[in-house]
Amino acid sequence: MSDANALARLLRPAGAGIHTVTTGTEAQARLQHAIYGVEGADAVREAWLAALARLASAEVVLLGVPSDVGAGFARGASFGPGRLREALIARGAYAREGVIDAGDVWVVPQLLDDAMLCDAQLAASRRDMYGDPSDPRPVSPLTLARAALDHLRVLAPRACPVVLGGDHSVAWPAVAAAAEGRAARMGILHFDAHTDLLETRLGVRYCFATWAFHANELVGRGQRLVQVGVRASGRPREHWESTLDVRQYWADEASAREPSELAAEIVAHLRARGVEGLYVSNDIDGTDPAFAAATGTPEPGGLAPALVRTLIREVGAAFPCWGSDLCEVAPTLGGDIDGEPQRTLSTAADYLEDQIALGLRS
Ligand SMILES: [Mn+2]
Repeated sequence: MSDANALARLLRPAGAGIHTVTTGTEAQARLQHAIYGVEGADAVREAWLAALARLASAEVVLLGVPSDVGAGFARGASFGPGRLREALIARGAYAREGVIDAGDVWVVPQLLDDAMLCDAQLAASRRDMYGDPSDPRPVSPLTLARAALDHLRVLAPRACPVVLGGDHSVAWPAVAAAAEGRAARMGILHFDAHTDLLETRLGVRYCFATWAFHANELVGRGQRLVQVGVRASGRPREHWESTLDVRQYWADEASAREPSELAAEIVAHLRARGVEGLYVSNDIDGTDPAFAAATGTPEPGGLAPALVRTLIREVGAAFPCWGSDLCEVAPTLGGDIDGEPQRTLSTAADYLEDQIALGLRS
């Protein structure tokens, strides 16, 4: 049974996904005032629940997952959702009809996936997070996100979820929820400097470096996963394409193409493979650091934002959007570079406006 109360039990108001006691409380209150227009935890909670009660009419649902434990190197993506929301509010995206912010997944920063926890830790986390060691709710961000997104499929059946990361591990629950019941008909457009195609990394099954492997298995391979912007990989394109049956456009190849012509090629490619709906996963490090350096693993030689935006819009226009994410914006990084992290946030907000527009159209 799916209702807004069950969803509310899995989430927190926007901005509250990071647990604060003293440090950070003021910034959190400022963000929540900007989103909900009220002050104080009770009033914020009431405004958030009122938003959840309107989900049936949603066309786009935002979900924050302020996690960075799934990341590979430099941290800071946990601050992505908050800063991205500030940027979206400044652009009026929250005032748009059909856009609802469902709030945050509660991220305990030492946890990632419930499958990694022993029973004793699960009970201890449930005791302290929910007041009852036998509470059935998940405790880790990826598991909570999946449960919340499954509820959203029922509560907001017309809506396209847009997940605000967080490190790229958050793409796994998002893509898995979007694929439920229709995996073989789903295509994935994935912007990234990296392939994220490891089956496991250091023994971890679901993290920033593995989610695309599992997503590709989920959709049944068949080149339904199209990766654009790859340039930092231990193996060449031919290796990934021949062993995992993905389609890749490395950054130099993609950047040499006329954007709309490349978009049309990707649309035809996905259509020929039976794709009826699209998931867009947008790692900000697919973009060149000249436009987005505030991220954990920046790599030179990346995509121009104009190319990324053309592909989001024009590939996105050809299919219903079943979900998308924007990951790896780490506003605490890149501050030694003139204009950062504001430039990264501006680039990311441009992308989010395009990703939101995909949902509003479909
Ligand atoms: Mn990446």
